[in-house]
Amino acid sequence: MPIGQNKPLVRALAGESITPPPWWLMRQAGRYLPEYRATRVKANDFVEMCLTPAIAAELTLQPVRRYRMDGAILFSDILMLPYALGQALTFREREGPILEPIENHAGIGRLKLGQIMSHLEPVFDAVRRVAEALDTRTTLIGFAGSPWTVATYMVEGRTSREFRQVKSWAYRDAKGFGALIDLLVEGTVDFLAAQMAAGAEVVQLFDSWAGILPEPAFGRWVIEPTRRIVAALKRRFPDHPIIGFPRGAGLLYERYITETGIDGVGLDTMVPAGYARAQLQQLATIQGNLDPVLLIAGGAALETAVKELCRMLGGGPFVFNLGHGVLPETPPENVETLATLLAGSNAA
Ligand code: 1CP
Repeated sequence: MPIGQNKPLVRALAGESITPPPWWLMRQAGRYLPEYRATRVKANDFVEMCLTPAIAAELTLQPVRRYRMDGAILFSDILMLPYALGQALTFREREGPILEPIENHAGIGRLKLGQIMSHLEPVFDAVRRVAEALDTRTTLIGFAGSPWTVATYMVEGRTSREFRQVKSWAYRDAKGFGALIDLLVEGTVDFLAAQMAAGAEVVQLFDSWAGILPEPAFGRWVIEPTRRIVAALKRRFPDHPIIGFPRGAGLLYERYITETGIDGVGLDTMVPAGYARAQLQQLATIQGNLDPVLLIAGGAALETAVKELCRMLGGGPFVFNLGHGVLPETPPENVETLATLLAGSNAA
């Protein structure tokens, strides 16, 4: 499907400076919205929600209806790929995802790349439904986890603090662990290409745990797989912008941008706007990076921070977003305030 070249988010990702900046929020659909909680009780569990096209499409559209963001991010999860590969997955309330850990070569051998497209068909169906429902100015954003971040969940079996299993496997046996990453690169390319074919105009690679790897492992397990995914997607869909979000990359953001070939880079909360403007904005469109807790705090703190971020970054290619996802405690009216502030904002 062709993409909407005139949509503000697409134009910003092509390198234009746009006032007011286009915006969307990571985890913009979710537990902070009453309409999400009302829909949530209709499904037995989270995986079923992601694999029921009418529900996934509805959840994608809920925040866009309320706030008119410039981007509608598909309601799904980065762990749908391991699920489609055949790894057992459940989501527990307050604990998050639980997977049957993959510990070695035999574990990789049980994953079935050949079945992912049929298992993920409901996700592509949801993309088609959203594409049909969206107006002409809102951009449909597809996504996947990066191979490294997805591998952390596949190997640890859950969210982790120290990442001992996955890091020690990567350090001890780069060849064996590399087989898992290679498989994830291939699966992620197919997964994202199919989302694009179904109507996703932009895709984002979430690398939430990029920041736990030092060099040279960061180059090998974060940059290199991302570069391969970007190259493969660009061959098939040269006009579709790709955003990378290597959370916590710190001093390695610059290398990440120049070596992966992404069009836009999502910055986490800790990256100073002045540094982003001076060192990164000439390399890629900047997306970010308001502290999600400011959306809980609201009031003058929120207003000052939003204006300052727009002043610092609004003079170049910029997409307003958070530095991480919307938190469940966020009062919905503070997101409304944010929408109003952005609509009235002027670049420096
Ligand atoms: O109702 C619930 O309790 C489920 C909460 C929830 C939601 C709303 C989960 C469980 N996933 C999602 C949706 C989701 N996940 C989206 C939807 C689109 C959007 O509005 O942004 C996206 C983009 C994701 C991506 C995702 N899932 C990431 C990357 C981004 C990030 O937040 O760092 C990660 C790490 C996951 C794994 C995941 N899914 C859910 C949980 C609780 C977790 C674990 C998070 C962790 O380890 O801290």
